[in-house]
Amino acid sequence: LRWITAGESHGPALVAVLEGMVAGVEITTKELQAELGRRKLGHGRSPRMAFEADELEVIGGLRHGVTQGGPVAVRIGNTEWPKWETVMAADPVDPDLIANRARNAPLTRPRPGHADLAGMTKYGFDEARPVLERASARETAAKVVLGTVAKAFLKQALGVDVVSHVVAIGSVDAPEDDPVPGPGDLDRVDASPVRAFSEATAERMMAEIDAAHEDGDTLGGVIEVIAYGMPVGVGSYVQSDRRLDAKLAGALMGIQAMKGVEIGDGFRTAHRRGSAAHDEMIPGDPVKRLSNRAGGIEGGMTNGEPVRVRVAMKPISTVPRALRTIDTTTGEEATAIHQRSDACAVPRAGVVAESMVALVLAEAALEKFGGDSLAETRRNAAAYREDVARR
Ligand code: FMN
Repeated sequence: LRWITAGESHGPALVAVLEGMVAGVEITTKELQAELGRRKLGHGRSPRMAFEADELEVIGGLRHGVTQGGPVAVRIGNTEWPKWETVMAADPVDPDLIANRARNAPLTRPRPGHADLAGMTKYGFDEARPVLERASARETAAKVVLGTVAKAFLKQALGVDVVSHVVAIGSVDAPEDDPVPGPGDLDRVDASPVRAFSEATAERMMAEIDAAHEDGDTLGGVIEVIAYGMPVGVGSYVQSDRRLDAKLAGALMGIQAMKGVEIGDGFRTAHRRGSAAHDEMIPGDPVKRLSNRAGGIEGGMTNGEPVRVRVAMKPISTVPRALRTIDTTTGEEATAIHQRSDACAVPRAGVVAESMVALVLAEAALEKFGGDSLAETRRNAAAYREDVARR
C-alpha cells in the first residue's frame, strides 16, 4: 500500500492517491465527505475552517461504491479558489494584475514554529508564501480521505475498529482512570467539543482553551488512537523497518505539528520498574493479559491486544500575541505575520491521527495477509486466525 498527496493550501484543490488497495472494499463519496467533516470538529477552531469548504470528487479507483483494485484518487476542491486564482495561478500572470493585491503582499516576516524561514532558505524563495502553502495543515484533509479508505478496509477485511480521543490539552491531562472509548464509541467522542471521552475532563479542557484564547495564546495536547481487533503477528521483529511500532511512529510524526509518539504507556513506562511495566500473562484461550501497557505491540508485532498509540501535538505556531521574528528584506526586528488560525487544533488532529494509524495498519495487514480482493484478504486472514486458534 502506498499513498501520496499533492496541492497547496490556497490552490484549486488537494489530490490524494492510494495505491495497492484491494478490490471489493465498500466506500462511498458520502462516507469520505463525512470523515472530512469530522476533521473540522472541535472547540478552539478559527472561523477560517467554516469558510474553507471541502468539495470532494472521486476521480479513480471506485465504481458503484466499491474499490476496483486500481489507485483510489480523490480531488478535494477549495471553494475559496476564486479569490486566489491569480495569486496562486499555475501559469505566469501579468505582474500588474497582482501588484497591489493584499493577498499577494510578500510574506517576509517568517513565523517562529512554522516551516517559513528554513523553507525559504532551502528552496531559495524571498518570501514565505510558497512555503506555507504546502507546509500548511490543510493537506491533512487529503490524509483523512486516504485514511477513510484504510479504515473501511480494516473493518471489512478484519473487523478492526480505529478510534481516537484527546487525552491532554495544554496543562490538562485526562486522569489515568478516565474511561477509554471502545470500538463503537466514536460518535460519543465526536459529540464532545474537545473529543475527550469523559465529560468532566472535556469541561476542564474547554476552560483551558478559552483561557489561552483570551490571552491571545495557543495550545497543543496529546491524542490517543486505539485499534481494536488487530490479529496477532502483524509487523515483525526481524528487521527494524518492518517493525509496526516504527512505522506507526513515522506516520504519526509525519503529521504537521506532531512532536512525540508513545506506543502504549511509552514515556510513562520509562519511569516504572519492570515489574510494573509489562503485561503479565495467565492461561486462557487465547492467553490472557492482565494489562495492556505495551499498547498491543511487542517486538514490533501486534500481540492481539488493542493497539494503543499516543501522539503529542505542539501548540499552534501562529500565536495571536505575535511572536518576535525578523523581516527578511531588511534583517531588522519585526513581529510575525498573523494569519487567522485556531487556538487549539488537537481535537481535529485526532481524526488525522486515526487516518495515519489506519493507513499503517492496513499496509501491515496487507503485507501479512495479501490478496487482490477483499474476499481473498478475508479468507487468508480467517485461515490464519483458525490456525492460530488451533495452536
Ligand atoms: N498551525 C497554525 O499556525 N494554524 C492552524 O490553524 C493550524 N492548524 C492545524 C491543524 C491540524 C489538524 C494540524 C495537524 C496542524 C495545524 N497547524 C496549524 C500546524 C501547522 O500545520 C504547522 O505546519 C506546524 O505548526 C509546523 O510544525 P512542524 O515543525 O511540525 O512542521
